[in-house]
Amino acid sequence: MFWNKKKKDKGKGPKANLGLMIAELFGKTPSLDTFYNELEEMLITGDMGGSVAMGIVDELRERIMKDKIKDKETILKELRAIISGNLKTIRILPDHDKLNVFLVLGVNGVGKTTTIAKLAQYYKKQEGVKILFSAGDTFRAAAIDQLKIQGERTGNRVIAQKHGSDPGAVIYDSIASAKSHGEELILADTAGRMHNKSNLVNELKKIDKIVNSNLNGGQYRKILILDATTGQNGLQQAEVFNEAVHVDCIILTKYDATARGGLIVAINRKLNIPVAFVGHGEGLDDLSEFSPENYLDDLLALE
Ligand SMILES: Nc1nc2c(ncn2[C@@H]2O[C@H](COP(=O)(O)OP(=O)(O)OP(=O)(O)O)[C@@H](O)[C@H]2O)c(=O)[nH]1
Ligand SMILES: [Mg+2]
Repeated sequence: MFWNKKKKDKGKGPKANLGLMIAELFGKTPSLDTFYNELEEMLITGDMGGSVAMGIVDELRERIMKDKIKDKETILKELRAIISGNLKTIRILPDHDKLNVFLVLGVNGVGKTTTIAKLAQYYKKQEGVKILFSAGDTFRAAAIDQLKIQGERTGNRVIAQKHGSDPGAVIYDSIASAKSHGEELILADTAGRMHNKSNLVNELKKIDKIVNSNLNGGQYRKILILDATTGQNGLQQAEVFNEAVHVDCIILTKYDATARGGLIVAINRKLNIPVAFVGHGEGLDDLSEFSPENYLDDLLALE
């Protein structure tokens, strides 16, 4: 696996070994045309989506024709090169001795609150920063309590108001409170659902404006959480959030619970948003930096 799999994870994780499947397919198909068609199907089934799969196969076809490639090893090498051209990652780090805000976005149930706890753990271990949680999901009654539980579990202060209050006011309070208590990083939860889409977009824009005008100098990052098991829906979600507030990076959760690995490729190719981390379990340490090289090794392995 491209994260450090622990023993207890054995048997979980993306199992669709595309490399092996492609190698087998190549040996089986009567003509290159059949190979291309079946390869396209395979990539779609692996969650890359129709247009991305078609784009990749078209590029591959061109390379195979141009260089007169005939063996499966070279085909896989070319495929790797095509996919890797679009794979992007990013390290998001808070600035020391400044206040940083990482706004965590995403639709309901994708793993926002869990990921906030994991990020807190990660930054404490890596950077030793002081962290504050901001309970910006005021829309769903239980969301505030869930963040409070994670705050207790990870030893971080939580700023919250009551259910139904203005999320803009929560982030404003959180920034003021962090400034006076000396926390360096706010991990802010947000609502994944509102009465309708334009409500959600307007709320996010408001929060965005408040953060921009109240932060002096620290990093402000908008992190979109996507659930790897939702496949192509993830792409649509990314489009909506990106249009609303411009997303800086993506964290893909529940990678342990899917057999398909293609969503990352689709996101990178279509939206050009880097993937910062991958979540692979419910534990606090089940979060790893995304490594394109390891990911490709895993996706296209021949064993
Ligand atoms: N297997 C697995 N489960 C995860 C992962 N991340 C989150 N979960 C689970 O997914 C469910 C939803 O996670 P939450 O963190 O509550 O998601 P949320 O986005 O905050 O949800 P709402 O507050 O309802 O919008 C929980 O049961 C989590 O334990 C992961 O990487 N792997
Ligand atoms: Mg939540």
